[in-house]
Amino acid sequence: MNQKGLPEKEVLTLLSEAMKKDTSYDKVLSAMCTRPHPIAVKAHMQFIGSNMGDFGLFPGTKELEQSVIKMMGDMLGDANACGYITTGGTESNIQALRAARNMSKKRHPNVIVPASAHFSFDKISNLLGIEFRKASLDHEFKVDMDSVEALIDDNTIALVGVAGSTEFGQIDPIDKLAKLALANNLFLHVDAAFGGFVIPFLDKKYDFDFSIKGVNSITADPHKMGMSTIPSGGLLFREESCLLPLEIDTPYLTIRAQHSLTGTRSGAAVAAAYAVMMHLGMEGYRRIVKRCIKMTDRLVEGVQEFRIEPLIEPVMNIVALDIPDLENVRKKLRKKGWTTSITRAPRAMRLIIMPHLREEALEQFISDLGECLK
Ligand code: 0PR
Repeated sequence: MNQKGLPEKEVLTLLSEAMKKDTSYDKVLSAMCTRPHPIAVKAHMQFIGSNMGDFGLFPGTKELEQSVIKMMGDMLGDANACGYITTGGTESNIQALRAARNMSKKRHPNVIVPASAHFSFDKISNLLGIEFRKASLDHEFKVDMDSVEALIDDNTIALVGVAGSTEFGQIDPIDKLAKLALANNLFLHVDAAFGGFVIPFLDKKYDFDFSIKGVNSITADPHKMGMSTIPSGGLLFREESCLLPLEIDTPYLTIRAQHSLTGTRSGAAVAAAYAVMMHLGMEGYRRIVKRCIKMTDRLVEGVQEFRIEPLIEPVMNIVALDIPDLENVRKKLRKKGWTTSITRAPRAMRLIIMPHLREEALEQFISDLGECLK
């Protein structure tokens, strides 16, 4: 650090220089985050100093958090759900399975996740000392129920289903997982980090949330399709009793106990999530999802002209395209400014059609892809 501070103007110039090196979202097709809604940015700035780690000092922000959880619970099938605003999908998944582990009495617990589960579950395995067993997928990349059933043993404590998988945007058969969980007295966690703010707004209805008996917890992230600022994830439990195994005494704070993984935690993220949900309402999110799906359909139709097919018919605004000479094509697209991603198995080009993508940009992408395939 310099002994003497720099004038504000100089610091701001340094920041602008750094920002020039960052990628603008305009041509990003690989991200599950997007430009936050302007009202979320305003709310975030307004509450920038608020700390939910010591919410006795910030009872107003705490009320906003309770409202956010209520709105999310309502959207996800149970307005009485409880929980809190986390830093994102990773923290929510950690905390859900930590609660499940703490409630179980097993000495060598295992959890069954679909092979499609996000890499945050590998972190959890390492952190919590839980064995994670990966169930195979069917031909549509949904978890195979026979595989899940075969992996359950006396030490299994929980099942995980994904609603909006990271790579394919696929939805596991949560109703079947719930039946299996209930029959075997297992905790069921649904990772809807991405799908939580998409599936409720699709024309086709899917069973994936608290409306299914047997679902104990859900991850759904405001900082993905919720259009809010980073870092904001949502962790919801059906029963308040699930929060108890996460409780820690905090004798020297203004509050007696904490349930979050982090100590100090952003009240700005809470205010931002509240503002954008209040402002958009269900109708606003439906409009945003509808537009993303329309663009996804247009993308598929566009690439079919080059005889490129998606691996599955897209369920939401995520597409995996079967592209010959994939790495070479991605490199060429990169030179034209496009950021794309991949799926692990089978290898395909993974594209996420987020709200930041404009219609003209999509047409440009389709045409650039056509060029790069030549
Ligand atoms: N669960 C699912 C289903 C996810 O897709 C993700 C993230 C997580 C959990 C973890 O969420 P956090 O990253 O909030 O902890 N999926 C994306 C991924 O890893 C996140 C992402 C976002 C990636 C923006 C790139 C990016 O630019 O691919």
